[in-house]
Amino acid sequence: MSIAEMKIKKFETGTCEQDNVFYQAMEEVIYSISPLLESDDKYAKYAILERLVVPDRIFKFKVTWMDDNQNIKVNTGYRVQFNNSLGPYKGGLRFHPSVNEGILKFLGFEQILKNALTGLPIGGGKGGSDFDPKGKSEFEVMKFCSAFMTELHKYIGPRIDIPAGDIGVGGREIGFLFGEYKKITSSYEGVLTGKPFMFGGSLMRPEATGYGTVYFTETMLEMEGKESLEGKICTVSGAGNVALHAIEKLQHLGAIPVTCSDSKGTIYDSRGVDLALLKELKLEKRVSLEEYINSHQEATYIPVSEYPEGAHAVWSIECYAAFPCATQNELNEIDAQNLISNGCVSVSEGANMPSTPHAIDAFLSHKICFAPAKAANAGGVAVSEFEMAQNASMSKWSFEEVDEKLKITMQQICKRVALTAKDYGVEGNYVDGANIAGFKKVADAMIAEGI
Ligand code: NDP
Ligand code: 2IT
Repeated sequence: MSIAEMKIKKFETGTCEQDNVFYQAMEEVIYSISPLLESDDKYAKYAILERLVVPDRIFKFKVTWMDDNQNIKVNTGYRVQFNNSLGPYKGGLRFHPSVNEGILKFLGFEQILKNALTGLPIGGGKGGSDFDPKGKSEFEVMKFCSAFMTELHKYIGPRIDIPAGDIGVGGREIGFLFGEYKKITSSYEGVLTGKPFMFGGSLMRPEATGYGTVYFTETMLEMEGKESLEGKICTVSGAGNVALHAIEKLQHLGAIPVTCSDSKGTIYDSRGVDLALLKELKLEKRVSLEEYINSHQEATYIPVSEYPEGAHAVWSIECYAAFPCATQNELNEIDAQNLISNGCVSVSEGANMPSTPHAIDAFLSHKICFAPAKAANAGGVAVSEFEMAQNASMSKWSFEEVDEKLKITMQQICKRVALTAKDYGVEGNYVDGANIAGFKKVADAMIAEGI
């Protein structure tokens, strides 16, 4: 099948505007894997691409709950079970007002290949709701989670589909979801990952995605003959789970992360961000980043309204390595040009698909070391699988043990991706390497399992 035919085919999987991000994710993969498809006709013979881009099933359900003022609220919940060729469906839940089916299909599609790259037995899925946790009391979040699980429990199970966290869903929400699942099913089982440690969570799961992205970057820089992160200025976007732990690991390695951001603005602290304060503001108080400057007058707060035209404040700051860790399409072509002209050497995606296609083209054509999300942020789901393994064997692994396994996993992914790129004549292109390596693993399993 030609690329043009594939592009036409994609429209058969959905036609609404919401699907733009899904097409974006698909198109990149289709483009990357074309040499593989051309070199081996078995993928066309078994219609792998046509089968891979359509989710196995999508559940969409109503979530009715009551707020603290006894107003009845209605949200929409989803679970996209995309592909289980390599193992049970696995992927996070996102609670954010922007959530729709198109976003969850893009995330679920990326998750299939990401999970394949880990080398672990997990398929791909994603879910969530347009519920906005911001400004809600803890009790309201709890009631929403209970109502959401009342529907979701029908579709999941420790050997069927194992959700976890994503934007707006952390340990607190997973705890409420787990409690409700347990109540409905009377079953104490590892049906969710990212659980608090006291009832079945894995040590290191909160840190895993951010730490993993930094481990990947260290390996990539070494393989590409670049200087390590030690002593280097780094920029990070986001101020959530992934960003905070990327900042933490960068500091452990002697790098100097100088930025973070949320949906309202950016903090630039040239002496290095104060991580303890950030954790207090974002994990405990759950307030805007603007409050950072109450404790650090020497830092700069740039509200979104004052960002350079068409650009993001974080990416206009000079750095050696950049880590987009907030959300999709947060780094555009102008941002990429700013990073490149300021001498940035490496960009690693902690978030899912944070760079636009034009930004990626700019990075690749300027030979920037570019670590794509499905490889660079796979540490989170890898440690989720470690949590499943611990739950299944009723055991607990130490922090050091999980950290070591995570580091090895990220190094292996990095090497596999680089080697695949070389094998297919695109040495140094980690985007093509990740897409080909991930696709091949899933496709070969699909062929072996029949139609
Ligand atoms: P959190 O909810 O903990 O943090 C998200 C951060 O991104 C917040 O700072 C938030 O700002 C900001 N943000 C979210 N949406 C937007 C938006 N539309 N515009 C601007 N800023 C935004 O989520 P995570 O840290 O868990 O997730 C961040 C990214 O990493 C996502 O792309 C997620 O899919 C990806 N990821 C997460 C993994 C995990 O294990 N948690 C694993 C792999 C990838 P504010 O607080 O103001 O909303
Ligand atoms: O995008 C992701 O990989 C996640 N949100 C984590 C998924 C998981 O199952 O741990």
